Amino acid sequence: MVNIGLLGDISVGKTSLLRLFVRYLNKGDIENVEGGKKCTVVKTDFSGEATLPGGEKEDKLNQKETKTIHPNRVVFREDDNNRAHTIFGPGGDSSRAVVKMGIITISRIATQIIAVFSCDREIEIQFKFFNDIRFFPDQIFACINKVDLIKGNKTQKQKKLEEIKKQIETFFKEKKIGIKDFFITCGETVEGFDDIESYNNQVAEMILKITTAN
Ligand SMILES: Nc1nc2c(ncn2[C@@H]2O[C@H](COP(=O)(O)OP(=O)(O)OP(=O)(O)O)[C@@H](O)[C@H]2O)c(=O)[nH]1
Ligand SMILES: [Mg+2]
Repeated sequence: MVNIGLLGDISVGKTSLLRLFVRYLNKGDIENVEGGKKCTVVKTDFSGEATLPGGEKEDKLNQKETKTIHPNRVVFREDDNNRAHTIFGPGGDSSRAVVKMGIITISRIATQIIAVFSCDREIEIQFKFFNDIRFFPDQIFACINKVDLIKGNKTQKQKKLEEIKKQIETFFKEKKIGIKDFFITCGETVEGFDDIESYNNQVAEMILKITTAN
């Protein structure tokens, strides 16, 4: 049984990634991704989402409507061997004591950590979130989300992604933490973005790779 902690700054898309994964399980798409297999949702808990009052929308661009206060949780089972795994997605607003408590708890009980970053703002700013977390394994995974929001042509996007990877690697290296693998994802079904399906699939592939290999 693997406990995954999805950790990252506010609004990077942790809850969206979890919801997308649940959709893949419920619709059976999970069997069609790379390394896919039949899995079943055992339990989901998104009750820790709080609706933001209209005026307080933190992410006007994305029309963000909720923020995570208490950690989200998804439990699923691999059908062939009956192994169950849990993914926890605490909120990112560590300035709130109750949210921070969730982050600390999850960072302690998770056996695998995915550090989530968003391409819609500077990566440097998103590092601050990780400076407060003391309990981290030596090796973690990194997820670069909202890939649809990187500007430019294919070559420019590729270059930007390589830069982001290097920044992330350097930041964690100073903390003596290695990055086992990078995943480039899109947590939404964005229209007019060519490679959307493969980046949506990456979300499911990421979770399967981490759980079924451990
Ligand atoms: N364009 C785009 N938007 C995304 C993507 N993933 C998430 N979003 C949007 O980003 C906003 C924030 O998403 P959440 O999933 O709530 O982010 P979060 O990290 O759970 O936020 P907190 O729990 O409050 O820290 C929402 O408006 C999502 O629709 C993506 O891949 N691309
Ligand atoms: Mg959330």
